[in-house]
Amino acid sequence: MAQSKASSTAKKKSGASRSADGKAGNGKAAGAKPKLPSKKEARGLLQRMMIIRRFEEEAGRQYQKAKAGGFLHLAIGEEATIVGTTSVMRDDDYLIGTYRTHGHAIARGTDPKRVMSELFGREGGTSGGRGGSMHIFDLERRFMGGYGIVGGTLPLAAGLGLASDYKGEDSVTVCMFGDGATNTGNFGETMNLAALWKLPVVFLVENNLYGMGTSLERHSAVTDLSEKASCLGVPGESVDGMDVLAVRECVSEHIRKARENRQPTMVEAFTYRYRGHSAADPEVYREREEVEEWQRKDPIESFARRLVDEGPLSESDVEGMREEAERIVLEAVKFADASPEPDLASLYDHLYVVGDQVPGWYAVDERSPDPHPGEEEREAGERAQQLAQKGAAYAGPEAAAQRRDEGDRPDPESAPGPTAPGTEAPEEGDGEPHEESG
Ligand SMILES: Cc1ncc(C[n+]2csc(CCOP(=O)(O)OP(=O)(O)O)c2C)c(N)n1
Ligand SMILES: [Mg+2]
Repeated sequence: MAQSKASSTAKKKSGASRSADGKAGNGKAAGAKPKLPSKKEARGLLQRMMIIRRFEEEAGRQYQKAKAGGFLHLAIGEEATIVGTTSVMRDDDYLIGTYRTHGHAIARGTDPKRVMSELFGREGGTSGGRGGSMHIFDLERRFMGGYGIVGGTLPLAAGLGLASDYKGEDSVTVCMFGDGATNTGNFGETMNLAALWKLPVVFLVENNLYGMGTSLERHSAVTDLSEKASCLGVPGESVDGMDVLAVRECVSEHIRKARENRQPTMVEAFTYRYRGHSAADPEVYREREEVEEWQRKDPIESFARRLVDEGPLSESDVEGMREEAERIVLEAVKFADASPEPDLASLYDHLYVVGDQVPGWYAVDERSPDPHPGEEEREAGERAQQLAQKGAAYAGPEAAAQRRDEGDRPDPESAPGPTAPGTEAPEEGDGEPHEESG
């Protein structure tokens, strides 16, 4: 679909580039080609990108087979930005991302088996199967998630930075988010505090040119995102996010500034997602030619080509690495398939902090001394099971179809779901994956 007249005018005015020519979104030219690292390092970068790519292709396939529930947002095409960034982080640095973070977790060292199990909603998943695709989390590797709220992670990143400061540690937090998130109130508030308090945070905007179906020129008055926080004290720089080495070089310098100078900064990585926003995106907002143009700059293919052309790897090395990625991903699927579903009786686990689970004032339940929904049901055992089954039956497609036929409203006594004044009954689903509105 062609852009509206208003947006193409905005584009001309801003000078924003949407081409895949290696220039940043603000039209700044990319610097000289970065030097190749050691063969071992280069191999590691390529292998990690290949695993992430195959993982996500497979996740898409499994989602179509309804093995993975909820929503699925793939970052296929954005691997160089992810791997380039994580490759220069220390183990004790923190990473926080959005709902498009399967690759981020894998790049941080989380086992693909655990990420796939999370997509499948199984016990072996990073969040015990309770989070799904949008809520991958791995505290051990300091991968702090995995969130559905656009821009919601920015203040959390500032909090992580503040915690490091408070504890006298020199860990850095890297906060990766989309171009769309730069329009949220959280963005301005966080940048101001980060600069004011000199927090050790690198804000990395994955500028893939769209927030869902809305192009950058249509959603942001300032299209040079590297500059968008500079008036708040957070200076920035753009980088070619399709070049893993360029990202690596750029981000390592920004991490250094955060660690040594306590200077928060912004990196705008100019990248592209080859798939739709989520699994059910008809992609009417962009031309096929635009996608193909970016595909010619594929971060994995272009890096592999360079490694073969300049010597460190042979064609057969690259082929062997592809086979290795295939093996790892198929094993992840097998593992996830064999991992058990969470026990129904555990439905209310991990919801409440009770008693002495967490020392400190916030562990005190200030509502009332009585048990509360959830706590009570959990104690009830058998009763919890019945309630959960009732909920599942209520939400199922057959029951929804029946209600639709009967024109019924839910009975607030028997059905879970919002019953507070002013809340609507849950919407009737068709059981098919669909585009989210939120
Ligand atoms: C606060 C909030 N507003 C709106 C949404 C709906 N929403 C989900 S993804 C998305 C687009 C975000 O785009 P961007 O930040 O560029 O990230 P990308 O999906 O391109 O990685 C929107 C508006 C949401 N999840 N949270
Ligand atoms: Mg985007």
